[in-house]
Amino acid sequence: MESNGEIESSLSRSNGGEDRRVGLIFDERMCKHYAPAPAEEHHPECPDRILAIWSLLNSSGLAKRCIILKAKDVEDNHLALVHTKKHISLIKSISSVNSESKRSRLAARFNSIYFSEGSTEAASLAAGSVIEAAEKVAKGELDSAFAIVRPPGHHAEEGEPMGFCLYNNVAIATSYLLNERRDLGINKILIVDWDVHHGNGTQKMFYKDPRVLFFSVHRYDSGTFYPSGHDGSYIMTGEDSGAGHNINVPWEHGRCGDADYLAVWDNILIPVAKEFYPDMIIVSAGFDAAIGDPLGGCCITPHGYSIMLDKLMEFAGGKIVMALEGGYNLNSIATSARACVDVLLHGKAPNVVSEAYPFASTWRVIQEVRRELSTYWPVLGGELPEKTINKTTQIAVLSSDSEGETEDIVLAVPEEVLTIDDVILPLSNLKIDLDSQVDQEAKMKPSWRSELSKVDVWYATYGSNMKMARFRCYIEGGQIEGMRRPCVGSMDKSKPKGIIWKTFPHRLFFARERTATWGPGGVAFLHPNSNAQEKAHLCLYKITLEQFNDVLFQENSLNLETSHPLFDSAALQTIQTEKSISVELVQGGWYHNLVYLGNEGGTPVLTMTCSLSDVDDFMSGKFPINPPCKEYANTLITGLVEGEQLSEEEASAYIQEASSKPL
Ligand code: X5A
Ligand code: ZN
Repeated sequence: MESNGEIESSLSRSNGGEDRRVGLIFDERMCKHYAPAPAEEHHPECPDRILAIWSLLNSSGLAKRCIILKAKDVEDNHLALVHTKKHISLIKSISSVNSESKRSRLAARFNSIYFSEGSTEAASLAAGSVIEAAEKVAKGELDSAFAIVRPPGHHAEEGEPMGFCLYNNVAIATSYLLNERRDLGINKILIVDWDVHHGNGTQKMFYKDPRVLFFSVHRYDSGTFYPSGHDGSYIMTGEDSGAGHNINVPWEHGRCGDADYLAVWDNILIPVAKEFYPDMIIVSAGFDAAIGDPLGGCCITPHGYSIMLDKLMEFAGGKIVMALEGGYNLNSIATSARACVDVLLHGKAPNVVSEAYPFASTWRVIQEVRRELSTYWPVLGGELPEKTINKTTQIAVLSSDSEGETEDIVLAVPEEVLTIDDVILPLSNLKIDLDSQVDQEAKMKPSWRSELSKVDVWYATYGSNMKMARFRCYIEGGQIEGMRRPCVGSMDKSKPKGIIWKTFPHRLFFARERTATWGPGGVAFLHPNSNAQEKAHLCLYKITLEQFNDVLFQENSLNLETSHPLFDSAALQTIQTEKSISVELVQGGWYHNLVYLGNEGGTPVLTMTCSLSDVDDFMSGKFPINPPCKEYANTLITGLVEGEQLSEEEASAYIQEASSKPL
């Protein structure tokens, strides 16, 4: 029954119908722009960024479904559409500055800029390639395109490079279509800048231009976040005939994630886009608001990006051009870009609903933006319903409710009193190996990881992890329905080596009063002792002991960046003779008992449940036995049905019996 082929097909989304024509541009020559070598610290805007994206698009099989375009150099007259003569000759002169110290001295005149000999060429290819992509989409030769370019562009101003940006790639392509290619019929362009930083350069270039609706959502932090100042404020709405055509959504702090961005999409961007009715959308697609980014402090998941993009697909007949801007965690940018290309190809995002809510500050910002812009966009005029803005997230500290079957003391703390480090750092344990490529990151890991990556176990699940999409979040990162927030995934994101189902002579039961995720109702436990009268259905995932530890960490909201595993090879030896072992987890955790269920093809089978003494407490009534809430029960039933173990009726009967039969 174990079959990798089967896993493969159920893991990849089914593609009903043809792919759309999606262009991809990448060229290694854009790696010739890099920061001077022995810098004290590795520069985040590094060549590996585009390599990481390109290599994941290839290894995941998406690139071959796209149309690969050749990178192009930009023409001077196209640069001149948005940049001064002086700026153009500055960037063009870099390649002939023949010493590193001279280049450094030159770069030091600007804000957050470095130069290398290849900067001129890389900048030219980045700008030229975004033009090429935009032109092909405008002509209808492609449905959409993604230009994997660097250096980025959106901070570059008319007369100076800035913030790692040399030419403003997106602005150049926009101006090219609107001014040089009137014949292509693109008369109105919506620029969506979802890079975590404000697109100051782009804003200025089109500030008075009604043909361009510039929309930027970014960290603002009262004007202290890069590129600090007040250009990114929501009061900057455009001037003259461009009035109302500049929309800034300035976050008060980091930590914003899928729910916050989607609230902005639903309550600002999408309604305005319907009115503006663009002929094309160009996305300044930085991925530095992604979870795990070292600079951004926000936490958009790949799934979040796919929904944001999917919501844009209904406009302009899907004519979308994406251009890479920032994004500095190689793994985060690669998986985010993959999610986007997947949407461009399919024309729809995976259909999952997140239960997370926006911050109270997010609703505040949304209301300020709406008020500021409602004179220009009447659709923004109404008050948002109370019931919408009352749904907010407070930040849970020291909680471990990612699964809801674990400990869930949620200490709600007002968002204002927390710093980024309180919340993001524990979450963003994808952390940032900036000096290596995605697939050779092993060298930075603690040695226990490489050791345990060589040992396989079957992780046997009987709760919501039976649902594969749910379990996958623990490996790949992400969030699906019924999860309160995204998971970071394992450091080793490779798929399970096998999935099988087995029944075990153990009692499944439901206990506890309520959990943070599921609300009132019990969650599933497996009686640690076997009993020949009982039969529980378990889904077994063959994963490495390293991944198993990462699942344990996430189940218990612990940081993956620890120097010790929770369950090592020695513990694996012990458990096979002693049958169960208790691991030191967060205080009060319920799934602190690891139980050995035998072996399958020579590989040990392990599950997580409560201890025997917990069972005693459940039986004595000290802690309540409770049936699961409907939603949780449904998740288990879907898991069993999708796993083709039971029919829907059988699965309901199974859960029903486990909920009602006395322990
Ligand atoms: C393109 C981009 C960030 C600049 C940060 C400078 N630039 N501290 O993300
Ligand atoms: Zn950025």
